[in-house]
Amino acid sequence: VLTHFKCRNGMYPRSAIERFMVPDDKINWSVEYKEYKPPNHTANSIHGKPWADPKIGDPNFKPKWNALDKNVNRESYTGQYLIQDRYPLNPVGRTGICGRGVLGRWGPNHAADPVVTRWKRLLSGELELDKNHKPILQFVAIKRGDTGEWALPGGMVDPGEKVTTTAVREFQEEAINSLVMSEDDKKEWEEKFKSFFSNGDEVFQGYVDDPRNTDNAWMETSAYNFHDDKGDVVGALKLNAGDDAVGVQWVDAAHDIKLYASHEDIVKEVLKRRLLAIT
Ligand code: RP5
Ligand code: MG
Ligand code: MG
Repeated sequence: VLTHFKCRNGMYPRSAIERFMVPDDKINWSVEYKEYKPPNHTANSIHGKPWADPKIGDPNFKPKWNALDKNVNRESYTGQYLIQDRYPLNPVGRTGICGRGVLGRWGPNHAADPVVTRWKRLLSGELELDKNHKPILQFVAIKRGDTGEWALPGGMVDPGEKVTTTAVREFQEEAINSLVMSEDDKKEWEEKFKSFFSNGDEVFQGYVDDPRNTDNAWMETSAYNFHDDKGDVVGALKLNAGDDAVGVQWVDAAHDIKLYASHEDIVKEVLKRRLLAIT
């Protein structure tokens, strides 16, 4: 079953607002919780931003919930979400805070996450093996500027953008720092890695337990694995943190790894699939 921990209890990110306490057995909307009075919070910083929705009740805002609304995807991977007094409801349940927080969209906020992987190698080029004689998978992780946690270099899908395009664009922005590259260098980079990034395996689509989620706005993502089996394609990559990332590195995909939001589940799924593919 779908549940959430990181967007429940404690302080809301970038605010002095504490979430209303939601015990495990009171998450589900169908369970009565009479005392439930979550604070209402929408960060001032998002008002008027081109990537943010207007306020609910704004006469010019006529959202089509559970649908592709012009080029904004308001469909949820979890199925139909409910609308209560004009506000979409988090499909997992209560988060202890209502409003949009720092998220731009009411309802689902769609992101994409690239999982770029290779096998760990010795200087000789041979595969390095762990104590169970299994090869060690590595993936590109970035350090988030907002929380300082290690994460996949993902980001929000722009209106009308293909989700696979988002995954590659965000990788370029956060792990290669393409935002400071000249147009020529960027073109060259794109040519070189075009075929590598043209066939990603979709490994996850769904709700993300993101600390920014609220009762009325939440993150969903599609994650794609781009794997370099021989290590000679992305092995040549020069990693360079950019945009909202403050660090970038190859990290061993271990079972006890700790990452931002639901990213550890995504990485574990990739690890499982990659190990299965070699045996
Ligand atoms: C997570 O937030 C997603 O999985 C994605 O990695 C990320 C998108 O938000 P920003 O990185 O743009 O803040 O929920
Ligand atoms: Mg980004
Ligand atoms: Mg990002």
